[in-house]
Parts: sequence; C-alpha cells; structure tokens
Amino acid sequence: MLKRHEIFISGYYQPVATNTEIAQILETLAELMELDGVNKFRFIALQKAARRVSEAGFSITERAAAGTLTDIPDIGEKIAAKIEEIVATGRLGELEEYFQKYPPALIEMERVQGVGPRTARRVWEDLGVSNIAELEAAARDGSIAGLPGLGEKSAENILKAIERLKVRSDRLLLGEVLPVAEEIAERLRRVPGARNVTCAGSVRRMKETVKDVDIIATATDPEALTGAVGRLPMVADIITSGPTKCSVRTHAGLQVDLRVVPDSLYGNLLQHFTGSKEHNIALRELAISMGLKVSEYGVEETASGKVNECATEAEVYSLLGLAYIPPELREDSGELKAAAEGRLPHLIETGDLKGDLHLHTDWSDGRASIKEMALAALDRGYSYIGVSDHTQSMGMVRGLTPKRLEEQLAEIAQVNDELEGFRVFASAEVDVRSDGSLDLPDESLSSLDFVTVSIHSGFNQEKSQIMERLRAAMENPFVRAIGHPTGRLINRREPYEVDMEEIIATAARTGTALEINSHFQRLDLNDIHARAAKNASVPLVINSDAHRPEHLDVLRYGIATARRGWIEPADVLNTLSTSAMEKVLLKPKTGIL
Ligand code: DGT
Ligand code: CA
Ligand code: ZN
Repeated sequence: MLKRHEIFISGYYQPVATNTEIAQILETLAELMELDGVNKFRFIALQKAARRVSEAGFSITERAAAGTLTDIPDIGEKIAAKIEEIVATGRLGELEEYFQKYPPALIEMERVQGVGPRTARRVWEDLGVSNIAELEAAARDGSIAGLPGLGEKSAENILKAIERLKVRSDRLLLGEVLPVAEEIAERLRRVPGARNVTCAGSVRRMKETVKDVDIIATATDPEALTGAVGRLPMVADIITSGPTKCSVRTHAGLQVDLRVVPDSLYGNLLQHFTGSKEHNIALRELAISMGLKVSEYGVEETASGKVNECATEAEVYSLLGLAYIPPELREDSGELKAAAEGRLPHLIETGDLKGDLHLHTDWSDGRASIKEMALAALDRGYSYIGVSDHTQSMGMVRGLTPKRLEEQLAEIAQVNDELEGFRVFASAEVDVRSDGSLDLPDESLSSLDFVTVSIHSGFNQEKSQIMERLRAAMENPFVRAIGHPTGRLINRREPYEVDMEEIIATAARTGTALEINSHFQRLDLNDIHARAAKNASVPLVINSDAHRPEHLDVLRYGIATARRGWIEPADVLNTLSTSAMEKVLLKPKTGIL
C-alpha cells in the first residue's frame, strides 16, 4: 500500500487510478485547507468524501467514467468534479495551488502526535521548519522550547512522538479487513466447483492488526476459483495468478492471497497457514519429541517415513495428542500444554453476551435515541443495555450535568415501561478529570445502576498522576467499571502512561470491572491485559461503546480479543442474565464474581 503523501513528496504526480490514491489526494487537500484556516465545514466534507472513496468496494475511476459519482453518499457535485479531474489528468489544480503556498512535507509533520495544523504552521512561520527531520532538530536544539505557548514539555513530547512514528507499522486494523475478507470468502464459496473456503493467517486468529489476507480453499475446479478472484468487484489488480494460487490487491490496497489445496491435505495446510509462526514452531518441536515431523505436507512418522495426510485440523492436533486448539489461542502462549493436559479454556462466544453496558445516545454524542438503541440491542438478541452518555466537562455541549442526568433517568424509566422483557440500565461514562476528580457528584452517581469512568483528557500526564486518577476512581464505591483503560488508539495514539499491573491489582482489591472496549480501533484492554485481569480474578465487561445502532456489531471484535485472552463466560459481568445482573448491582461492588 502507498504511504500517505508519498506521491507528493517525491515531487511529481503519477497517473492516479486506485481508490487509495484518489482518497489520498482528497485527504491531502483537506489537510492543506485546514492548515490554511479555511472554513472547517469545507475540509470536513472533503475528509468524509475521502473516507468514502478509500472504503468503497468498487472502482471510483469506473464510477467517474460513468458519471455516477454523486450517487455515492458524501460526494456532491463539487467533490465529484475534483475526483473527475484527478481521474482524467492524474492531478488536481487546487492542490497544486496550495503547494505553491506551503511546502509539501509540512502536512507530513501532522503525523507526529500532538502536532496539529496550528503548531505546524507556527513552527514553519516562526522557525522555518518544514519537515519532520527539521522538526526533530528544532525540538532538540531548544528552538521549539523557546516559542511562547509551546515550551520544554511540548518539545519533549514532540521528540517522543517522532520516535514512535519511526517504529509505526503499516498494518491494517482487523475491523477494516475482516468484513472485506469475509465477503471475498463468501463470494468464492459461490463459485461453481468451490468446496471449502476459509480465511487463514492473522485474520482467522483475529489479531488486532493484519498484514494481508490468506485464504485456503479446496475445489473440484481450482482454476475456476483462482480465475474468479481476479474478477471480484473489490479487486483492483492481480499481482500473480496460477492454476492453484493467486495474489491480488483490492481497491483499498489490501493484499489477498488464495491457495487452492487438495482435499486430503486441507487440514495440514489450513493449520500451517493459520499460524501463528510461533505456534507452528512450538508444534514442530513438540512433534519432534514424539518422533513426528509436522509440515504443510502432512504429519510424518520419522522412523518409518509414513506420512499422515489430514483432511481436518482436528486430525493434525489429534495425531500430536492434543485437543483441537481454537485459532485465537494459537500464539505459543501456553496453548499446547493446556491442550495436552485437557485444560483448554471454554472460550466465550458472542452469544454468551446478554447485554452491552457502554453505549451512547443523543443525550450526548450518540446519533440515536435511548429507545432506538434499546431496540437495536433487542434486535440483536440482547436482554439489556446500559445507557452511558458522556458527562459535562468532556468539552461537548451535550455532556450530562446532574440536572440533565435526572431528566435522562425519567426517559430511561419511560423506555423501560414501554419495552417488555428488556431492561435499560441507567449508566454514564463519567469523565475522570485531569485533577483526578469525577465529573459528576456522588449524589448523581448513586442514582445510577452502573457507573463507568474513563479518561478523556490529560493524556500526557506522568504515570504517577494518571495512576492516581485511576486509583481514586476505582476506590469510589459507586464506580463499577473503567472504560477503555489505557486509552490507546491502534496505529494512532499510544496508551497513556499506565501501570497495568497496578490497575489490575487495584481493580481486584476494589471489585471494579475493567472494560474490553470492542471498537476495533481501541480493543482496550487488549488480549494480554485481559488475560492478566482474568488471572487476578478481576471482573471484565465487554462493551461496544456504540454511538449509533449499527456500531453494536463491533462487539465481535471485543469477543475476539477476549478469546485471545483465554476469557470464559464466567469472567465477564455482562454474560449475566438480567435478573442476575440486577441482583449483583444491588450489592456493594466487592466480591461480585
Ligand atoms: P500477518 O503478518 O498479519 O499477515 O500475520 P500472519 O500470521 O497471517 O502471517 P503470514 O501471512 O506471513 O503467514 C501466514 C501463516 O503462514 C503464518 O501465520 C504461519 C505460516 N508461516 C509463514 N511463514 C512461516 C515460517 O517461516 N515458519 C512457519 N512455521 N510458519 C510460517
Ligand atoms: Ca497474513
Ligand atoms: Zn464511550
């Protein structure tokens, strides 16, 4: 995949065709407009359009040729005209005008966390800094520290952020890849002659980020399948193609590899290409100790040379004296030993969740009403939700004040009257303010069924300060859970300075639950932390943090993270039935699991 801005920094334009490239140009234009200080609605509209383009499952170039761009949501006449210009000429005049005014590498600086358009423009105008290398130098030699309003601490943070940028990966988020991977697999299953079609690799293990999609299939007509891949609507170009394997790239820049394999070896190959590499290495070592050799071509008995081909993965594991290991556990983190001893966990499944305790409504920044969110949850088979809107000092006009919370409670009661067999718990996502105090008084908290607290500000504080805020929050008897405990945004923002061991210990001591926030950009707690929490008997909650009905579906990513963390239904508070949950919430929070 092209790196952002790559095509501009190299100093010339190449003919542009893919969605990714078109989206990049629109996004770059939006960034320059923001830098220039134009009306914010104009660049926000461009950003939205850029997102549509990059996420589109079809060729934007073709739509432009057909003159149907404006049928796409968020793309109006003006933006359509820009796209048509890009498609026709490979360039955009408006963008070139901006580049007369600002050096191209200036916007690249905004990739440094904490450097927004204002800072970028400031260091350029005041210090002549126009790229990341110069920014780094200016942060080191004290010139940034000398700018009024920036200072030592800013310079330090800029240096830290530049370091992080250097190691940042180009891996994609599971939540961006999985829906596409599943659609491709589903379309391939419908090709005549296809038998098994399964996503393997990190996608099957539900790893939080993914490099590419590996698909393993069996078919009576392998060539029909490899041929079909190249004709899928989401495929932009074919990298290689042969009778049993091929490799393609989607319009969004995602690489997809397909291997069609013999039925008799399907288990061996699926096992091999599911990985992880570390799991496979450990498996191979175990096999050697048993006089066996495991590979993608079968399980060989070393002494006799006899090769056992396996049509299923279960056979592979069984030949090694192991129970079937779910893909999410295949990371060489104790799963082989547990499988040998019959002690694999009974992993949680999506169907085990009875409700969702963190979601937003139009009382704060959500898009739907309490009732609409309740109905959407009911529709997905849940028995309850906790309505947890943001509180007053979140810098949003519509955060809950004690008075608005009271009004909201009345609406919740009304919805509960209207909906038979479904319970709306009164909750809130109470902000832990920078000084450590909670954003609602205890009196308000005591009127709620379930209080979640989260940190949304002061991300750059020292560890001791962050930990003090979290500790104070967990010691509050009304606080039931910590939302997205580390604040990380995968590939975008590092966690705040937290000591997870201490959070887990305090959560265990106070009976405070820790959230696995299911949004695929958060997955916070992550798999490793979730497992540590479970081992310390800390209750978990798996929530969507939905801001509109369809966001409820991200729970699958939270469940996947939990499964990767060896989590079982009994470890998770919101697997309790409504009546069990009601009972638990009447009791003080210690000793609830
Ligand atoms: P990623 O980076 O998100 O694509 O992660 P994976 O796990 O999908 O890695 P990938 O696509 O490079 O390879 C797919 C699987 O193939 C991997 O999980 C295990 C297997 N594999 C690949 N290379 C090796 C290797 O060098 N040794 C062993 N034992 N297995 C390998
Ligand atoms: Ca892969
Ligand atoms: Zn939230």
